Amino acid sequence: MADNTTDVFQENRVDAQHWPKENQWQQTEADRQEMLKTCKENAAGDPELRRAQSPEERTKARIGHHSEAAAGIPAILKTMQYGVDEMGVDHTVKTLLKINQKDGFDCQSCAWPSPDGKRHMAEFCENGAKAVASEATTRRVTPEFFQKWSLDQLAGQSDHWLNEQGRITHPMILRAGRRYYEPIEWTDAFALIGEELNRLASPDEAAFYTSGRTSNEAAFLYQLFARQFGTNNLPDCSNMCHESSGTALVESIGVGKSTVTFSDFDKTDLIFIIGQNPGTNHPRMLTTLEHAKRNGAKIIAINPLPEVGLMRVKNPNPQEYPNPLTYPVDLVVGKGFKLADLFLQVRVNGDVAVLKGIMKGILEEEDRRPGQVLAHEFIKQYTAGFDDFAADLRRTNWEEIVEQGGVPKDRIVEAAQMMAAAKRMIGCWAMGLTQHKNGVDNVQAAINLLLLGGHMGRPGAGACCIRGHSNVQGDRTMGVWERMPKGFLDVLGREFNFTPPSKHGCDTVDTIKAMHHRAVKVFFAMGGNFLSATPDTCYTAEALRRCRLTAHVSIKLNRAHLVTGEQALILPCLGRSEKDRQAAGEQFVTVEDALNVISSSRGVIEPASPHLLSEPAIVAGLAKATLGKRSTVDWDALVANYDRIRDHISHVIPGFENFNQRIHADIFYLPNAARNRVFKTKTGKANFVVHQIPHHNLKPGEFLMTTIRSHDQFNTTIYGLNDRYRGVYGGRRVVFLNAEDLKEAGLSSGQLVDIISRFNDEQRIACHFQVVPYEIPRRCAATYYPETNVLVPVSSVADKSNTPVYKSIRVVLRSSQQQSA
Ligand SMILES: Nc1nc2c(c(=O)[nH]1)N[C@H]1C(S)=C(S)[C@@H](COP(=O)(O)OP(=O)(O)OC[C@H]3O[C@@H](n4cnc5c(=O)[nH]c(N)nc54)[C@H](O)[C@@H]3O)O[C@H]1N2
Ligand SMILES: Nc1nc2c(c(=O)[nH]1)N[C@H]1C(S)=C(S)[C@@H](COP(=O)(O)OP(=O)(O)OC[C@H]3O[C@@H](n4cnc5c(=O)[nH]c(N)nc54)[C@H](O)[C@@H]3O)O[C@H]1N2
Ligand SMILES: [Mo]
Repeated sequence: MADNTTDVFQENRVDAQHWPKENQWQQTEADRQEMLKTCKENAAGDPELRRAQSPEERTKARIGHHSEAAAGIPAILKTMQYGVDEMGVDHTVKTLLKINQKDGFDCQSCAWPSPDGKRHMAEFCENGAKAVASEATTRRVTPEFFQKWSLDQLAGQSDHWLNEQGRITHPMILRAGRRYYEPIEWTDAFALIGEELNRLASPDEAAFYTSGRTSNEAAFLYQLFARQFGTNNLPDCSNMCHESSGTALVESIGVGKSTVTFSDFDKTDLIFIIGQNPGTNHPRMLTTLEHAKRNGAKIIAINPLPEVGLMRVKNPNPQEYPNPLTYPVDLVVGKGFKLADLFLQVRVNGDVAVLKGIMKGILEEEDRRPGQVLAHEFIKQYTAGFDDFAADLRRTNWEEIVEQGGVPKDRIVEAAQMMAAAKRMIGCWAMGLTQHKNGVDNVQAAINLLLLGGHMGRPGAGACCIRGHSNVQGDRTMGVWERMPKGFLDVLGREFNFTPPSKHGCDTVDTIKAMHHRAVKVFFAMGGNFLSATPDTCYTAEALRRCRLTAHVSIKLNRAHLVTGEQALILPCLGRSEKDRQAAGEQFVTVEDALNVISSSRGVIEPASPHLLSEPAIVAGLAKATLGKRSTVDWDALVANYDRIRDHISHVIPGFENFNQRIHADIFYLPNAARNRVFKTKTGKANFVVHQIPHHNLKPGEFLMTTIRSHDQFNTTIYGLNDRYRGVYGGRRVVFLNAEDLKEAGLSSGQLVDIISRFNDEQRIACHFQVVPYEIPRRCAATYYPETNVLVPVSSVADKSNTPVYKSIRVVLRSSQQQSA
């Protein structure tokens, strides 16, 4: 492990953090007025804008029992059923057994790591298998399909239906004014993009989005192309995901990533899981958690919902039970293995209050047992800001903590006592913390908690930022960021003999606003579903429609292909499970998981169509057609043999020295200074940061609504309409509410309501949601993403990170019979 390598890159990131964001888009009053009009038109049901959303379900969801424990036999059955439905029996067995194997491919689903050493034969989970099956499906979307289905007909189908049609086989173009996509040759597609890009008045009139499935090799080439073209407009899904974590971590500990390794989970005494739903979104983590518990660790979960996957697991550990016939009785009929020892049911966005409460409890325990609770030595030697921080905690009163956090004092004190008893502690978090106005504060509050006990830079302890997309972290490491620091740009420029642009680019929210304002005219997406994943669906739809060209590199159909610029392209690429053959033979790519491990990924099945190109080949085609002789890069040579891309990466990005040699041998960890208690922050120490508890002051009838993933989706890809962990079957347009609130509002279970969001003087409406009484704190609500993205105002963003506030949306409900105003 090259832990003591000088980490120039991280140092630069610290500088970058203190660069003011130069380019943040200022919305003009005229644009805002237009936005208000868009919201109104949405409310009035403008058919054009309605196309931007999945049509409403025709049947009602059935509310039934939810599972008592995550995983178990139902998960195995679902895995096999979904696999066989999509891929057939042969394919299912062959493909699944290559997931996360050292000679196979990295699972497309989440960024949870695989064990460092020996791996199980079946190193995948139910939802990983769904992701693989969804990619390896035998269904096809061909030119004939597009001949049959017009844009409007496609728009009338649900997101679930769109995904079910299968893999896209040919590059397709939607010509100006037409309603049907037509096939196009790759060379013509590249020439068209090149022409449109070269017509722009400035390179900053183009934006290049990345979704986090893109490999390191493709991401490196992609950012190189964008910068050779002349722009830092590289928005990515991370802007909507863990941007708050990166910002918070760099300010607090000088490294924007997790500080734990996989084996730390075996050595820890206590694990906090805050705002994360591992049972659904990172199911392989359940095995890690179960092992940790068997080794004596305790778990504290902080979440507004009692997620099944936080409470109990029935994990058929494949290592212990390779043969299903030998499953223990407990797995089949028992209640499963208990996970959370303490569940703190926080109010939506009540985390700073609860975390401050736990830390206040720790201070009070220290007062009772002076010198025995806090990590005095660590605090003195390695941290800054403790005195101010402690003074603020002492000033904060318990009434405010309990009122805003929604958790009773005795539960908070119990958590503090568990923490005081733990020698080694890991803090894990995900979207429940990052997607709030104070998302950066939320994450820093969790880091403060770790610092109090000195849980940083020693075995069994540290910060664990649970990433989403399987290579979202790697894409950032490769330079996909609109604000890469000067140090990186200089080295990149030297390596390829050009001058990269230095002006900051647009992030995701800024890109939407810039397109709406016609300041960005060409939008190119490397994966993802920009229309549905982003906030303010109608506004974003209008923004995309104002572009001259929108182009998506995709494997499956999605709604972003249906609401387009004047012209649109669908560029179908190889999936990760597929063999990637280039001039020098079969290639592999690499990815970085949430714990900073680099591993290789090699496709094992035949491509879905002979017309697919790999992502690196698409970037090369794009670069050659756009830059021609202007480029200093031999794009063909790089694509012929990805080792050559990796050689450049090893020169440009710290931590990747001898990249090829190392990755051909095994996986490796990237350096991480904080793990060695080297904190490359402004103060040179780990910083305690003081935060205010947010007050929402909800008016009568108002709720604070969060948006979540069901067990049957991967982001905007809808695998099915069931969420068996929450007891919802056959529908997604539901709103979870506390039973007492239902009663108070005169609503009944199953009743249809419209949800209206309130932000400044703006109002947005999403119609026809079925009310579901649920164990959720009073005055809180939860709905599935992306159905309610239409309610998230584009200007409602987190301080400092500019992440959309997807998880605290102020809403009111009205009975659906009333028609829109
Ligand atoms: N199968 C599957 N796997 C996935 C994904 C997927 O869609 N499907 N998506 C991938 C991606 S990109 C990501 S980023 C991750 C997302 O993984 P998660 O972050 O686990 O996903 P979410 O469903 O958005 O919500 C997380 C949890 O936060 C809780 N929560 C909501 N609001 C609050 C709050 O105010 N405070 C607290 N403490 N908790 C809150 C919710 O109840 C939920 O349990 O998963 C990745 N893995
Ligand atoms: N309300 C609300 N909104 C959210 C969130 C939330 O919690 N609540 N979460 C946010 C988060 S955390 C994220 S990460 C974003 C996700 O935003 P995105 O990453 O943009 O969205 P996905 O739905 O993951 O993208 C799915 C599409 O990717 C394409 N695809 C799949 N595999 C590949 C591949 O290998 N290569 C290429 N080129 N394309 C591929 C497919 O065509 C598929 O339709 O959404 C954000 N939006
Ligand atoms: Mo994400």
